[in-house]
Amino acid sequence: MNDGQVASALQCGRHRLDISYPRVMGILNVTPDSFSDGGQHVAIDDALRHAERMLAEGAAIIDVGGESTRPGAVEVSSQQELDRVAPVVERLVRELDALVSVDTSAPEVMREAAALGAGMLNDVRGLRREGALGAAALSGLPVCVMHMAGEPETMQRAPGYEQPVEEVVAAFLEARIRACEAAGLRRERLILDPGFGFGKSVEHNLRLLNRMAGLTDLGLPILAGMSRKSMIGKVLERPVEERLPGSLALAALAVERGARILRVHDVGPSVDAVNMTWAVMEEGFTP
Ligand code: 9MG
Repeated sequence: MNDGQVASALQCGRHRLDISYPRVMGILNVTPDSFSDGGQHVAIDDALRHAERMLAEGAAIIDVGGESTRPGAVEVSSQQELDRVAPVVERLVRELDALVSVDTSAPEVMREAAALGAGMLNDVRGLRREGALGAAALSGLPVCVMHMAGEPETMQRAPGYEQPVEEVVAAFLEARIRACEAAGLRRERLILDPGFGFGKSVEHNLRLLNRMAGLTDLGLPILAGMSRKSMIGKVLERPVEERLPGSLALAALAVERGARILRVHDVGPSVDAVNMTWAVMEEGFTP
């Protein structure tokens, strides 16, 4: 049943995540291109230090990903993903007691992530890979189910929709909620994500954000990820290292349109932007 009320908390393994106000998820990519060279140990130490900094700046969740899902990226094997992600998840949990989300579409990685103490799964393919629904259901963890048209390697070639993009995304997410429930994954464990930048033109992304409040009718928490994305680059004509102001503006708008989790690179400034937006919406807020 959906009574239209978004839950105020999510049980994420042993962590209870309060989402009665918007929370920030810090991005921790552990793909080979995300670190300077220096070998596996240096990379893991770097990742830990980066995560520690994001937690100190107010991140509630650390999202660890071992597969690049940037436009044009090629798929990696589950074993490669596991080799990258598992040592980092293990240390984030053991040394920092962090609430870790694992960004994966692979059932094997989902199972191992849960066994290592991750508290959330984040699947840009919306649990459509074979075995993913079952693995996510068995994990007992909350799962972010995202809309993506196509696959990262080709999705930005000529994105097009026959119906308004917000209707396509809402229908897709509704269908995924039903598939999850049929697989034994209760809707209370789901987080929905419109998937900004995944098989969408700039115009699609702008329209989708402007109309994102419509997704709150589904009664589930919404996660939005627009940090540093090319939609900002295209509108403002900024390279990736100059997209912070654009990212903060989009984070604030997403909160105003119902997002409860913001996936970002720049945690400190994003926490301030999100808290300030929420303070206006609630006419008072003490983080
Ligand atoms: C992994 N990843 C990259 N962008 C993302 C987004 O917008 N949402 C989610 N859930 N994951 C993302």
